[in-house]
Amino acid sequence: MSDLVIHTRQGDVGVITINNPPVNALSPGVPEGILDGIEKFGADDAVRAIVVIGGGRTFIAGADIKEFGKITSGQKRRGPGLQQVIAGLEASAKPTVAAIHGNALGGGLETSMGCHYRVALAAAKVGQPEVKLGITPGAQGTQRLPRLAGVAKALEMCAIGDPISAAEAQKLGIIDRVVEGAGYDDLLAGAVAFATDAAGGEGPPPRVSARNEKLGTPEENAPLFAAAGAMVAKKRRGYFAPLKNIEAVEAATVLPFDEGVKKEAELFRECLFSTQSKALIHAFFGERTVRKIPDVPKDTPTRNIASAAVIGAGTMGGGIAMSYANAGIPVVIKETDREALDRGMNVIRKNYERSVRRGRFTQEFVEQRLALITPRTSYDGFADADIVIEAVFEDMDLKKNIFGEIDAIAKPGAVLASNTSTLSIDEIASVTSRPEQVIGHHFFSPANVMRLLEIVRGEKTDKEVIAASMALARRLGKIGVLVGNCHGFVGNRMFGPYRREAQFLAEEGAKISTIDRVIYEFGAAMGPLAVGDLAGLDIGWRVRKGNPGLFPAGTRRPLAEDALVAAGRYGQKTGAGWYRYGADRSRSEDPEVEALLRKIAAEAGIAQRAISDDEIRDRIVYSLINEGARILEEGFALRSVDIDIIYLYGYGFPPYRGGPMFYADTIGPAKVLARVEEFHAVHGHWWRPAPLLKELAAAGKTFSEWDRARA
Ligand code: ZOZ
Ligand code: NAD
Repeated sequence: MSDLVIHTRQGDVGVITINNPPVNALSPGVPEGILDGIEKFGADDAVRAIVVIGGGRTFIAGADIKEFGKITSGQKRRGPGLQQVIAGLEASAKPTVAAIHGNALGGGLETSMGCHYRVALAAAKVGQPEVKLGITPGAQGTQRLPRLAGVAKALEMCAIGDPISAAEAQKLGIIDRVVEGAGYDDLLAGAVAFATDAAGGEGPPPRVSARNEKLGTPEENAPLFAAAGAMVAKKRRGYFAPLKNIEAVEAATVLPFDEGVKKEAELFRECLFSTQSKALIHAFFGERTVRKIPDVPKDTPTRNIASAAVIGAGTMGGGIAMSYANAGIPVVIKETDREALDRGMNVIRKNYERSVRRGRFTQEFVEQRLALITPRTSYDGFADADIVIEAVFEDMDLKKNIFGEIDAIAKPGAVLASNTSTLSIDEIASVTSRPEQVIGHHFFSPANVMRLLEIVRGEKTDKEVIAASMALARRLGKIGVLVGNCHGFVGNRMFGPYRREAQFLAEEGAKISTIDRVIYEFGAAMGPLAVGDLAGLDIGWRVRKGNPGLFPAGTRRPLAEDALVAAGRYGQKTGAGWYRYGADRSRSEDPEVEALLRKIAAEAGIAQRAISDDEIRDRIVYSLINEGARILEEGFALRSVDIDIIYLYGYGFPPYRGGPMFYADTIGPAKVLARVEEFHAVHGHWWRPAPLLKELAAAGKTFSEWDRARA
């Protein structure tokens, strides 16, 4: 018997325990172990029922996602699959009961639906999250879930993929009983008692596959499928798998069970071999890979952060304070005067009120969070804080002053963080007596919502401070990505070329709305010019003004935004930028801007021409890739996947494309290079190919392979 699955007895109930930490994924050996258990207990006359339970902290979190790559690369899988396990559980003459704690996800929920009954702890969650990996459930989930939960809920769970609570699952009929207690022993005892009762029942145990009463009629289901299609079009624009999940659930309603299973298998394979699925799986593992920092091992000692202090209650400071409060960490927030402080606190309150209206938080939760935020116009309370985060204007002299003040007040060992989006952490740290405690915590706007936290390592930053920052990111519900200290760090450094190319294209005659449409169709929520209007064109203008070195003499610099700012067109906040905005923020193209662009082009000798959608897409997206490659070879990002995660979680890069570097892999670095060289021949300086891109193209390697070679 393998150690992955253990068979024991509790009186006359056989217990099959999956023991594959950390999440009991269905790795090779697990299906075999479960099948052995079914066979063994089936043949044992002293056993009257069977319980399947997960050892450790969870039931089964699904198929082993690492195995999918083996299927798509044509490697043969050995041994029985999950389908056989599920068939075995359902065919058992003795009642089978799944005992669920932690998560029953994907293949885990499917395994449980092969059982005759399911019991769970109140804190457990169940779901079919496969769609988030770009696939459909592959072990009958789309056929069994509608039979238990009804078509509408099955559609939502399969096409969107969010898990639901045990209480909701019980209401829907997925779970038969929520057992008393909160621990593993309570669950096992509850499941054994349930199984004992079930063994005393009349007749053969009930099979999910034979239940058709919740499948509805074509007339009843038609509006449900239409609604699901509309929901997916709105919430998952551009994604392939949600549509396939709807198709699979639809099959459950029109085909006999076995035929539906076959249809699901076809759709599963179609999805699994898609580029979208590879991209989403890359993102899943990437989100976890970024936690791994080669020279800061997992066991690096860290200080617990139990209290925080924020300087500046503007756009970012307010959102940062909310992030801390939401994680239950008390936070002091300081402004220059009472008026600015009141303004900042009002914004925080309004944001919370909106969350209550939208049902995201309860009133009680919000009141508890607000009680954790202490407004101040002095440094009172800062001496006790385990971390101080500075979020004042983007001005080096101001930040240096502030860090001098913090240095005098903060307790020894406190983390001193700056939310600067471009400035040198080393220069900021240089004014303190403890540069090893100084680090960048680059939140993204709105800071209480956006998941990304770029953690900027200075030359002298202590490893303990990095470890504390990474752990803190998780507590705040963020994805922390460690980056090096260069202008704009990783995200904004790449965003520069991205926005530059969008401007150049406009100056060369591409229509503004066409540029934005092409990037929207690529999968971004908004095009680059509309984003500029939203953020404020004055921000980029100020950065260019403050950093003349960004555009060395003799290089082409973007002229359009400077001209727009000079005309008072700062974007949405002034009612006009690249577009003109109505009172309701609706945007329309403005002939004045087109005239301005024609004038700029004429004066600068730029020939305006018709530009294809392909050129627009490649110039904007490949500028990210080329800069990303430079960042990698200069060592400011640890791996290409770190860049991808930054773009997916901080910049709205379409997840189903896996991030800019993974997108380059799917096109092929050699093809990307050829295009970059083409642009270089025409546009010069800004398109000099990054040496790493050339190296990969010459070697026929991808960025992912480069990551692996260095792991
Ligand atoms: O890990 C969280 C999670 O959400 N996991 C993924 C759940 C999921 O998507 N399940 C569906 C899988 S696909 C599927 O099941 C297809 C299907 O229908 C069957 C198809 C049959 C066809 C057969 C062909 C072979 C979870 C919520 C569970 C736990 O979160 P935590 O924050 O506590 O822990 P993490 O996320 O840090 O994870 C700890 C370590 O475990 C690794 N891992 C998690 N789920 C995995 C997995 N590895 C392989 N497969 C999984 N399903 C995770 O990468 C992490 O590893 P380290 O090395 O970074 O520590
Ligand atoms: P903001 O203008 O909205 O807020 C800055 C606040 O700092 C103001 O309310 C100001 O009164 C306050 N302040 C100035 N000096 C102070 C002092 N001595 N003590 C206390 N408060 C003081 O600016 P913001 O958008 O919140 O940006 C803050 C920082 O975050 C900047 O470094 C910026 O680059 C960075 N950042 C901004 C964004 C964004 O999208 N806005 C995103 C990431 C990072």
